[in-house]
Amino acid sequence: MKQEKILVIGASGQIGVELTLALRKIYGAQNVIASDLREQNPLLEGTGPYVSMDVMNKEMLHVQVIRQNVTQIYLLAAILSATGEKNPNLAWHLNMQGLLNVLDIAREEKLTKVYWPSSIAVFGPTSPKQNCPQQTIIEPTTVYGISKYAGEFWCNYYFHKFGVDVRSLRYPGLISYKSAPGGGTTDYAVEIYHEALAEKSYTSFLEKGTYLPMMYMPDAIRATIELMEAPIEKIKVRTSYNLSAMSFSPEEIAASIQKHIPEFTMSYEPDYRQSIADSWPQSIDDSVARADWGWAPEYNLDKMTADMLTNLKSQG
Ligand code: NAD
Ligand code: AKB
Repeated sequence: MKQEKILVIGASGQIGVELTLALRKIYGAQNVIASDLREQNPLLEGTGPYVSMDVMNKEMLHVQVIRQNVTQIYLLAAILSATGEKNPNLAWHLNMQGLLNVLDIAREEKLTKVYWPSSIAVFGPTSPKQNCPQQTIIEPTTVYGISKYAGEFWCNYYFHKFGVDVRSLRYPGLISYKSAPGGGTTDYAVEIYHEALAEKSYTSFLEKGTYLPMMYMPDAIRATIELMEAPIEKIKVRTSYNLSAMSFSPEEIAASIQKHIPEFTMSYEPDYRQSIADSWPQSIDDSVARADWGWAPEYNLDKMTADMLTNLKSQG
């Protein structure tokens, strides 16, 4: 079997750091090249090769793919929902052109696989709020959501038209303690743990009662790797799979934290991100992912809270 050589684009970000480290464990440090526009995340230093790269520079990306004998790309570079609403042109440009650059190169160089994440942000106010199904009305109202939905159909197109084995998950909001989140609407659910330990209080930018689909990072990394390692015949959705673990509101995550830090208090000052959150489903039906390639989450809210607090405390 041919040795896989993986390029992770956007490796310094919230998912990139943990995914790169997980892939290095499986494929060997030298076979997973981290790359990003910004400097290498300190957590990746000394763990394997790193190249500084802009995914928008197609020529440079192509040269790297050939020079490094890359066989797979994980494309994580993107502008997320909240930052996207502040700079719609940049979000559209990066989220679309970055993906098209990767898909074109994957086609030309006959890469074995490509991974590109979508998001629950594809869904809009007209999608079902509860247990939002794989196939339903999809009318996103954020630039980020529009770019993800268009991206899903580019992936589908490159698979059916050119045979590019590109796979995708619609991640919910991801919660992690290693690398900071990068401008999303669900970021409050990461900030809250840091503030709970440092300040014993947190002001939420989402209102009470705002339920959103969420997932702990170890589940997201495992889902990604399980999807990518699944036999090709099991991957029946070529746009992007719904993926789910838990749903909670700001007051529920606060209550979960209070089980460990009873003096923790919460206040609410909703901002522009509230309308983004209100446009998304509150929970997701991921039964197609479960049936096709055996997805099952491990973490619920309380199990995640215990793990987050333990790890953040030990980081000091
Ligand atoms: P992030 O913002 O933390 O990381 C993105 C990384 O891409 C950053 O390190 C950034 O420097 C890099 N980048 C930006 N522009 C670049 C360019 N032109 N060339 C190369 N690198 C560039 O984002 P993340 O949370 O790790 O998200 C990764 C992917 O997962 C994105 O596609 C995002 O839409 C998707 N996703 C994330 C979440 C979540 O909750 N984190 C949820 C759903 C989907
Ligand atoms: C965001 O809030 O933009 C991301 C996402 C759900 O895609 N976390």
